[in-house]
Amino acid sequence: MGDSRKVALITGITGQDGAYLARLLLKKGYIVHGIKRRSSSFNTGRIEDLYQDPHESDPRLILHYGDLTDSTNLIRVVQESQPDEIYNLAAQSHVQVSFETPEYTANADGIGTLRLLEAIRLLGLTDKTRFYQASTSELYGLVQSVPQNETTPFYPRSPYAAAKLYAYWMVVNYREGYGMHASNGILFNHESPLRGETFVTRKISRAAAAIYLGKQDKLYLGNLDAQRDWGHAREYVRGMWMMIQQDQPDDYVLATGKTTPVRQFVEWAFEDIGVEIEWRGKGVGEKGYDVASGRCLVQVDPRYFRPTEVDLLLGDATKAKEKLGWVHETSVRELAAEMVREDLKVMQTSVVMKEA
Ligand code: NDP
Ligand code: GDR
Repeated sequence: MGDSRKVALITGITGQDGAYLARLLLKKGYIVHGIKRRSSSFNTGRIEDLYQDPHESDPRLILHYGDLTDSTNLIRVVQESQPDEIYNLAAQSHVQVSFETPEYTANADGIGTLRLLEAIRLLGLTDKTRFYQASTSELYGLVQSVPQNETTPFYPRSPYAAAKLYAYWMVVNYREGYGMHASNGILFNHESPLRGETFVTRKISRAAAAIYLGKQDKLYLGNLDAQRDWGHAREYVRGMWMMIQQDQPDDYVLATGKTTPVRQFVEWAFEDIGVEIEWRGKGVGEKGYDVASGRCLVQVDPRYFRPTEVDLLLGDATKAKEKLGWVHETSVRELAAEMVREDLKVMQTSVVMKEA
């Protein structure tokens, strides 16, 4: 008797979304293949608890070394895993870093997506393998209108967004040209305790925890006025899976429909460690003070300004709600509290271990 379990391949399995998605698919009974990059230091921390000894007789999580810049590697991994579903989450995903590494970002995020689509086609898997592409609200870039939905025009404002725009259209092209079940999830910002440490929400939650524990003096930030539609990553990976289960492929926005300035997220994170922040000054000179002690805890540093900024993101996920039944649950205020709480836990544990 053949194995009826579904097989998924996740690129970017070691990232925030990859870790949540792997967990979800394993829970649903999938066999999950993941692509991880060779690194001189440990990079599988987020999926450590899912790890299975490859010597086990029937492993359900199988990791392959690979890279989106390496076509032959991708072809081999797709051939070996014969996936029913591919989730392409791998990317150089940091917008500011993309200004410093524009060529690499185009290669990994743009051409990398094409490489995977071609691997499916060359291996004759267009009828079997469904494809999810991690598209992004960064495509909207310079605000044309809000709230942004599937019909709002794109205006990318960074090498990252331009690379993702190419990937977006290649997915549409392979869907229309070769009849592939390929979908774009246009996901607005989603965060969690597993968020990379240099994205603004995690940078803030870690700083609040570290300042509370006396391990950091001050938090330096860039544009405090940027507004983002922040949701919880765990809920967004559920939406990815739902898109792939539809009879017809399509493109969907996932968002909460609420937008929040960076400065508000800062105020909440500090509120969670019992500090009220008062802002003084404007622009580059702006600082945030602890009302009780008068200490300066937050300072604007222009090094975090971007050559071109995306000022306002606010998504309209009506289509996902009506067609997929997807809804978000966690509010941005709850998200901030969870992130600070988890960072405090992690840091307190490391302090205790150091003392021991
Ligand atoms: P992360 O930065 O946390 O994870 C990115 C993953 O991609 C990591 O596993 C990373 O590996 C891997 N990766 C990076 N470059 C390559 C490469 N050249 N070849 C193979 N793997 C690579 O991102 P998120 O989990 O937050 O996001 C997942 C995807 O969704 C990304 O494509 C991102 O652009 C997109 N997205 C994210 C949103 C968000 O708010 N989180 C919103 C909209 C879209 P390593 O661990 O070794 O670095
Ligand atoms: P973003 O996320 O660029 O929206 O991309 P990020 O958290 O990096 O920035 C959000 C906003 O905060 C402002 N900001 C700062 N950002 C960072 N990283 N560090 C700072 O010190 C800082 N100070 C202010 C930024 O200027 C920006 O306006 C994320 C990524 O996950 C992408 O991969 C994804 O596609 C989009 O979200 C949707």
